[in-house]
Amino acid sequence: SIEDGPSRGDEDLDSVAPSLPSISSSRRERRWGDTTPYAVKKKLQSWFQLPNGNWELGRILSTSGTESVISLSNDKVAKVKTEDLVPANPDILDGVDDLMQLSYLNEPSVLYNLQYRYNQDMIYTKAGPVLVAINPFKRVSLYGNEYIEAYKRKAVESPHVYAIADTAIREMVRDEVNQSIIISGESGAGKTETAKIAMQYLAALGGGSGIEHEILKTNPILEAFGNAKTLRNDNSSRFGKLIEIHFSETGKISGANIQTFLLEKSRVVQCTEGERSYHIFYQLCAGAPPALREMLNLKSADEYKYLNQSNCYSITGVNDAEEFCVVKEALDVVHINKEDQQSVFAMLAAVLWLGNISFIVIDNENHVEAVEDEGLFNVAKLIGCGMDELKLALSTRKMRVGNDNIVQKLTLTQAIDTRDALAKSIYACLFEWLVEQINKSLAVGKRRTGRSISILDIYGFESFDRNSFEQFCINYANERLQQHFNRHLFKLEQEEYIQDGIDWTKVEFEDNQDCLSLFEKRPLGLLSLLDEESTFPNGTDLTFANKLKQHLSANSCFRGERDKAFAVSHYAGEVMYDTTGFLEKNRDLLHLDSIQLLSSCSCHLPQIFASSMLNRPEKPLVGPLYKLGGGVDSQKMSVATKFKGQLFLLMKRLENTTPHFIRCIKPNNLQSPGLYEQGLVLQQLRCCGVLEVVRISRSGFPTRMSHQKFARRYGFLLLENVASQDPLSVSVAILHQFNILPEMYQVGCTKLFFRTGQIGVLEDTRNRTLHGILRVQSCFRGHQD
Ligand code: AD9
Ligand code: MG
Repeated sequence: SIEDGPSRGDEDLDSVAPSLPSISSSRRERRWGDTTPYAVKKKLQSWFQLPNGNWELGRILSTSGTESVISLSNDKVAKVKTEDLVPANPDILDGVDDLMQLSYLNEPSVLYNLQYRYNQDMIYTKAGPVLVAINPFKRVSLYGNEYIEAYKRKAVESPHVYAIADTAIREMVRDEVNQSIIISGESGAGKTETAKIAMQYLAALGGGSGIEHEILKTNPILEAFGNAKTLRNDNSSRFGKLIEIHFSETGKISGANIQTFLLEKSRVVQCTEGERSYHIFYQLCAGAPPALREMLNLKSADEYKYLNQSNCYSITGVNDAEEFCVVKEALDVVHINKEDQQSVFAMLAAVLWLGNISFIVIDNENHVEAVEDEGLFNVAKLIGCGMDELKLALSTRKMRVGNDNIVQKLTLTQAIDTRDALAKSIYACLFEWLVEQINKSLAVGKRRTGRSISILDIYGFESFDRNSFEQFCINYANERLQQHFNRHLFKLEQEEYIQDGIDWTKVEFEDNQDCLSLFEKRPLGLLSLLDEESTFPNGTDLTFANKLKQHLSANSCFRGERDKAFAVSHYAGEVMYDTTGFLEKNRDLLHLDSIQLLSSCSCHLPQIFASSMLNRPEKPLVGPLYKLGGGVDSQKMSVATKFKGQLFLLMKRLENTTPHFIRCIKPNNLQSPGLYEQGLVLQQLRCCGVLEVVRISRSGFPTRMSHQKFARRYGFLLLENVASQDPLSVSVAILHQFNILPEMYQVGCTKLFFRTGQIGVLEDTRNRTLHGILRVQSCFRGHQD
């Protein structure tokens, strides 16, 4: 059975730690509540919640039934309800590097432990199998070659991204199974930095062929084109990314492949006050050398409407001109030739100039025409088409009515939408093209015999005052990832115990299948209904919202709201979505006129873009058919369907890997160092399941090994000869010889199960013995020579 209270090894603490009576599993749940009653004793340290929600440590002076008197740190004394006190851990456990070592695992203790470490720049802490990383918002000296060396030699044991990357490499080699490092967290929590730190380690250990430099250089490129300053993060990734790093059989990096998800296109044409568009635009404007400036008719950033609408041009501490050089060098490294680089910059300039194109009304029906100004001139020149063609494509639309082709003039709103759609498409195509070129450059040769480690850096759960289609997709993705996390840590674990006949008191865990079904069910789920409404010519955001309310109101995770709104109960909390813009964003149409314009261009990039838009490489599996402009049917998947497809592939890929989870935490919303807001941290710990993980892992047997493997790995350490014995007997002999306490393991019918930390002792002995043997051998050889 599972013991409670201080774990073994803490015996010396029994005198200070209050003993918890053995509690049933339902009571154990309550141990997680902030107000679990416990045996209050005099002199004990205890947590007490202040009215502002923060926890304060106090020492119990006296207790009489329902009331206790505690002394607080500021020499004040407070009278509190005894049942409001939450046990604190003894000082000796301050700052333990794995939350699982805490005797009391309540929320204030976890928060305090993380804060204690954070204050000393120990930003990494283990929560059982999960690494928690708290953003320091300043340079901390934890990285670089010395640290990499130390982790490689296992000379340090403190939790670190390096340690996770190291484990991934070792397990890849040892188990011959692909690995994944799944990084999640809110915007600004440190996912992208963490991903880079992991890549750094992998590159250092698996380097040698030179390809690792190329892989690292993809970061500045993708950040320039896919990151932007937002109110939450000066370098916010506006796309999700999976990078799969391939290793040869000898453990050397042989190549890589990058997959991106859901780039935020809308940012190209509009962004909120105080935010910026993609970094590359500002870098280009600030850093382009004179010849390039002239060729692109480049102006400064504030002269472009797409960039000047948000009133924000620079980022503190960042020199855009210098960054431009970094990006250019990186483009060289990934083998994008100078000619292509010029085309890329020309397309960026074309996008900027598109925004400056204006329209004038030409008749009394409010139809408009593009003005023949600098903007129109430059776009035509840059994409390589005639000004008249461009003007026509932006001010008219070819339609088929019956058997006739007619030309419809556009109103101002329609013309602006057409112009912006073109700008967004060019940018998105450019981004996709870049990723494709990078992938070609990093491609692994035909002999793909080795293994891989994938790093996933994907937007975390989002809940704002106003949530739109983007949050809808992002949160759906997080719901899937959360299920993966749950399944991996809880379900699989539990099933394995049961399968192996291990005594395991069932532990309840959160399952979010209901919410996922709400999204994915066909035909009556959020995604299906969205696609259906997107194909109706008369569908609007309001008819969509009404349809949801009509069909989904019985679902417990769904709640219809006023007008165009609805709410979803996600694992991390309820989010209210506003359907305004949902249909348009989901359809993501570019009119055929625009596509034809691009395909008739004399420049090669726009042509490539046009052809990729016409023959989408990804054929729709279930996606609806869209009618594009002038009577030509083009099969184009809706954005949501495409995303869902990508997500399914991603999950399939991840399911075949051994996952390692890193949860990034943002300690404050000001991006400033040294500020640890308890409430904010707690809410994130809850959202990402860290608290749940610690509780379950600690109460179980997280380390396991088959009898065979165990016997093979440690059998040689036995003093007696066991060559003839079966693996189980050998295993039991090992357990006895090393005095592993009976409560620290369980013997299943195929595997051995251990509590955390138990295998470490055996591994140490094994390593020491092996080294000893090697030394003896080399001595021996030395004598022979
Ligand atoms: V977003 O969802 O893409 O908006 P991320 O990726 O979670 O977000 P990011 O990695 O960009 O956040 O981190 C935000 C900022 O925090 C960085 O620009 C750094 O200034 C800072 N940061 C994050 N991690 C570290 C670190 N280990 N050391 C120093 C860090 N600074
Ligand atoms: Mg990021």
